[in-house]
Amino acid sequence: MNEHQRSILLHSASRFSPPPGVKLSYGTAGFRADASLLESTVFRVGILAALRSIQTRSVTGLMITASHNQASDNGVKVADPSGGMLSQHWEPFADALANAADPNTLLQLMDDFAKKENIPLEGAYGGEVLLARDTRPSGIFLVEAAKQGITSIMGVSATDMGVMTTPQLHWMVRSRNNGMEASEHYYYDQLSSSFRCLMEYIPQGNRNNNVNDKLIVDGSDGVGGEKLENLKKMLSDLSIDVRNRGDGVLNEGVGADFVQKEKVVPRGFGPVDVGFRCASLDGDADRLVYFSIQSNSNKIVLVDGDKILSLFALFIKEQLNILTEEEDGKVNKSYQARLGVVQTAYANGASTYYLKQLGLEVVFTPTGVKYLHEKASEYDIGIYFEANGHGTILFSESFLCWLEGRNYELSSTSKGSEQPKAALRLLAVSKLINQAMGDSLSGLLLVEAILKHMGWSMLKWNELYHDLPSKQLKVKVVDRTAVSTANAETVVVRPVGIQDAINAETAKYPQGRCFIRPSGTEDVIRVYAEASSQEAADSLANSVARLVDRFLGFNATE
Ligand code: G16
Repeated sequence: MNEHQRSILLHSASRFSPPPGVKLSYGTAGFRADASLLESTVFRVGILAALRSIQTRSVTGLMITASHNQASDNGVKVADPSGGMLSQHWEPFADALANAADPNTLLQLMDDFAKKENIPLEGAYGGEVLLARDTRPSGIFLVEAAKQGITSIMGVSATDMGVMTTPQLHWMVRSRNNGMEASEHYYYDQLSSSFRCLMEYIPQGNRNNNVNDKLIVDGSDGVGGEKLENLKKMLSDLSIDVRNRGDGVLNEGVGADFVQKEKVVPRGFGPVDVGFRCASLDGDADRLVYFSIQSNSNKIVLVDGDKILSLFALFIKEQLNILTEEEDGKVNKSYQARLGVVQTAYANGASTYYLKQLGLEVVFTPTGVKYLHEKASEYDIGIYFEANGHGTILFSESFLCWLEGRNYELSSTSKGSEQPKAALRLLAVSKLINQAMGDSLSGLLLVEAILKHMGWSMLKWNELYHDLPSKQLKVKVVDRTAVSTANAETVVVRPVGIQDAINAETAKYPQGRCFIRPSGTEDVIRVYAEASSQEAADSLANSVARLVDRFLGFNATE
């Protein structure tokens, strides 16, 4: 790094000192904390995103959001050139940068890392970082800190995309690096045109099946509501009523996280909505769950990420079967597509059983899209979903090439048959569903298209399998980093003794399953329990929460 660059950096870094006594960590999905603590962190993540852009000679992204967290929190995360999450081997550098107390230490860390990673700091490549924020008011000053960080690296520019959903920003980074247009208009255009294509190939018998055609969407008072309103204008086949578009408090009594965890009716919905298909997005629109309201009650019937995954898996499998079946009933072996499903420990046991019964390969990773996405990318078609509604479908380049070829071959030899339609449906899905990360808007359109294709009501969809009753709780502890886990977070290895106690408690319940893990986005330990009845699941979760308190709480006795 030359002297000029050093002095620019020292000057700007001296204006962004980390708050004393606060240790931040990159976590499940970037840095998250009370917004007042984050200015220096966002500045430093700006530097990191710029360095990643120089190293990869590609556009990177920086998103200011705390997604499902309360409105006073905020956060920052980086989109890699693929549009996916920041490469995990950069996370320790992110932690070190965020916590470096003075500008000289910061420069030293950068120098060392740049040498190790072969990053030319002399402005050989003019990098670019796209940045965006969700609707949190604190995002306005945090974006400014990010710009300062990005442009403190000579030759790197910051392009402010304004208020976006997290998946939109990731999609734009991916598009730019694939030589495509990265505008919001193009995003809506791609989603709406691939949705229309899927609707065009709905089987004849289901075309006019208007099973409950209206969809009501809870926008969590975040960025997703407005964006869905824009998208809606380009869709003629779907009637969508968008509620909670930003007038109320973000994520408070609304949104995918609230609906999935509390299983009660969100704000803005009521008895008049009984019988309708409803969906909830989260604060930055990267999660999606469906629900229906039970009559005379505050309770909902939840259709979570596991069931969205099951619906997608069923549809993809059906199209693959059509595509590879020859006229004589044999299987076309020209390409054996590997279809895989990725879940986490939060996946309801009944969903995993159902997916395995379908003959699918199911694998588990720890919580965090970064882990699921990486695993899913190992398949020709990898479908991943967290129960909380975060997920997507990834298609390999080689599979898409084969599909294009098969489509060409079939459209000349089997006109009118189901086979070319199956190829076109799969191609449309690969364009509709966000290849960079889980996206509630594209996920919602795919759910709607598949329900129409199947001729199913939401009730019918929900009947695919019956969830085992489950309960999730949060426990505040002195230091959540005292807990470490193994086997995709199903076993606690530290503190010693707590896993034996959890096992002993779980054994008391028929079909009992329970695990604990430190959250990577909130300062809590999460407890998940499953059992044969709701009372049993509640009781198991409560007893394990007490155990957590005994081992790690503010008055710990173990
Ligand atoms: C983020 C991650 C998800 C994760 C969720 C909760 O979601 O992207 O993969 O499931 O946090 O994580 P934890 O249990 O570690 O707090 P979001 O929607 O908040 O970005």
